[in-house]
Amino acid sequence: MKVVYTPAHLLHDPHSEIEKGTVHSPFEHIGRGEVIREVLSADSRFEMLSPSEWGIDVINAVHNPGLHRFFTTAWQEYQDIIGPSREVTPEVFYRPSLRHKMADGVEPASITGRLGWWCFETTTPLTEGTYVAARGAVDTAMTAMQLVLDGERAAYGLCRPPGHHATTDLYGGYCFFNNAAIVSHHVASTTGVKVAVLDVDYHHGNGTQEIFYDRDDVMYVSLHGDPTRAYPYTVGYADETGSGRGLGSTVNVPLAARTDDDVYVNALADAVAKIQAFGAQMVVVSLGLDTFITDPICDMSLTTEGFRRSGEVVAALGLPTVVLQEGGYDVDKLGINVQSWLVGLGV
Ligand code: Q9C
Ligand code: ZN
Repeated sequence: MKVVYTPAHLLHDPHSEIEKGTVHSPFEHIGRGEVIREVLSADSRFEMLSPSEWGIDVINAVHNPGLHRFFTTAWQEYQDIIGPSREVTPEVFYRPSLRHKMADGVEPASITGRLGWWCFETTTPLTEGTYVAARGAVDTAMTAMQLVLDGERAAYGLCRPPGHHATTDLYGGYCFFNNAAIVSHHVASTTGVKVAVLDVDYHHGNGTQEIFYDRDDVMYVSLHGDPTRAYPYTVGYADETGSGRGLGSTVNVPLAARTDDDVYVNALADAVAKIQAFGAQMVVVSLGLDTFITDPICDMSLTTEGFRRSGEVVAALGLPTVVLQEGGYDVDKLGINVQSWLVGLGV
């Protein structure tokens, strides 16, 4: 299987994450991308490729162009105006109900205000190289997509930073640009192929869901920790099924703590049947390995073998498949878990 990787991800190198009232070392760090690269490069069934450049139009086709514009200057503006810092995290978030009964808010002029305008939480620091790394993740995803459009049965994009929490207007959840949504929109809008995003990351992909919520050309199907207990808490409930023309093309499967391989694989088979019923002609997998039994920030109980079985369930769809990296924080096992999932899909 062809694997797309770029060392540009090393430029997104946060040293902290603000969570649960403390500052600690980040769960989403450069070691994640490197361990996956090491395991796949050592396995002759995988062939490593560099991404080509896709430009910014593919990003602005999905996101508010203001989000991209913000990333091009935010880190430097903060350094110039607030003072030197290794990384930047918002402190005041814009919430529309602040202006309840008033006209809608507008993007503030100050960098402090703009950080909280474009970001929704505190665990996603901007660093000096974040923008270039996030562009690299988009290029990685688009190149994997092109390989599949050119006839590969499947390809894997080692995207870092991940993407599925980024909405039309907002970044957060370790995500800056929504790699899977950018690819899916590009395929659907330029080829007319019906796409299904299958999101198997532990966390609900609120960004991808939001981007496609009212559309019937891209389906969104997610298995994830029930948001009654799991991040992102306010999105991902089973009764969210789409709106307008998109009604019925969003499917949410919230799962219990300690969900194991057998329960998960059964739920995945049901989800895959819905993708078939939708008439999808291509699958984009948001591949998170944070459902793993020893993941440090999640609570499911999948094993390396469960990931292989998951890949097999997706392979049974018999559709061209673009697999894009999302989460997974047990770094010691992340490489072999990705490898196992991809071997299940077929290398
Ligand atoms: N204690 C992805 O997996 N912080 N993002 C959660 C849990 C944010 C996860 C804290 C989690 C974002 C791509
Ligand atoms: Zn996740």
